[in-house]
Amino acid sequence: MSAVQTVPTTTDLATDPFPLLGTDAVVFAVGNARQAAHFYRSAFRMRITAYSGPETGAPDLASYVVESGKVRFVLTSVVTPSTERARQLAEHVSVHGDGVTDLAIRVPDARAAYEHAVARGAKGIDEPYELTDEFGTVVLASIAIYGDTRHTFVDRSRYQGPYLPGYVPAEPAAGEPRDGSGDLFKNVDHCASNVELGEMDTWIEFYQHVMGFTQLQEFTDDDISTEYSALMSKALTGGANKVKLNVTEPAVGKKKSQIDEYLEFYGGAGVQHIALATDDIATAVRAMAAHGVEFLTTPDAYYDALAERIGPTRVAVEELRELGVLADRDEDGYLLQIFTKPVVDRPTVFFEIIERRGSMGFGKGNFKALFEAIEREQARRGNL
Ligand code: TYF
Ligand code: FE
Repeated sequence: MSAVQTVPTTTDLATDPFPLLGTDAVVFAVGNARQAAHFYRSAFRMRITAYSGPETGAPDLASYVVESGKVRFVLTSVVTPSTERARQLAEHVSVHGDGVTDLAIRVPDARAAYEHAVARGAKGIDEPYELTDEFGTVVLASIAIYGDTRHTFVDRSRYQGPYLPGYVPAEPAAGEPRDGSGDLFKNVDHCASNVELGEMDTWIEFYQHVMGFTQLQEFTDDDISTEYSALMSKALTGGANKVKLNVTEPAVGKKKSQIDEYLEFYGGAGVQHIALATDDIATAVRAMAAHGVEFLTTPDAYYDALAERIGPTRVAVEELRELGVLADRDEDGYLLQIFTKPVVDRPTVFFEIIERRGSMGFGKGNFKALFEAIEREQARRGNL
């Protein structure tokens, strides 16, 4: 592992050349947004908060917004491929299956963010534009990143509505608290992407040079190789730690790595997993499992050695064992984490649930156990 660099912990909007306020939304292009929204509500216990579609004056797309804490997903599907964007999203679903089309980032000034990024070499997709309705105005602009993925910069400082102009608020489901008091998640902790062999450093440099990110840690083959799972991964932080992105590429190994499997089935580079932060991983995992979410499993031997490796944690080792939650400790504290199996038809997109107690890492001490679990699934699918 390379040296860990210190990163600023406060956002100084006056001096930070690329101020970011956090992840605004993870936007998924899916085959059926209504059913995807139902999945995130029933299985992830998220709240459907807004809708846009034919009934609200958007004949081409149906979009549902689901939220948990500050986590916001937008699930979009094509109703009628009558616009350029609808045709692109139809193509996105056709090529990639259900997947992330946009990691939208909230910024104080979307025009400045776009101009700064494009001046430094980013490929612009949508020049800054405004959307207005009775709730106010939002400024948006988009740049291209890996594969068919984009970042949209969103300035919503002059907007009070449920998501974006054109969306209408959704009524809470029966018995669902409107204020989010039952939410399982706090915020998006990080988003991890897979890129083609040899492309990782290009994207690490892109985020550093174009968007002012800082590299956090570097994992090499020695940290993370199992018998098959050769990969290289680097972590970036931007906006004074408000946005964390990991980029992984396959490394040459004995057999097809999990990253190769993703790239083959996704049809190229894209978002692999979204890590959702929680203050209570045991409650989150129990609720999700009770509603049909499948998690990767961990062999018992992992837990036999855990107490010695980790020391005391908020959740007892026996409970971690029962739930299959992994734990790791570093100089700053510990973290608890667990990974779902892919949540789409292809072996591509999955989720991580993470409870941080001081540690700012990504669970390096768990990589072997984690990658072996991923490979068991890969083998079960016949892709190893
Ligand atoms: O985000 C991370 O770095 C961890 C571990 O293909 C990880 O969640 C890294 C690569 C990968 C799956 C998980
Ligand atoms: Fe992760």
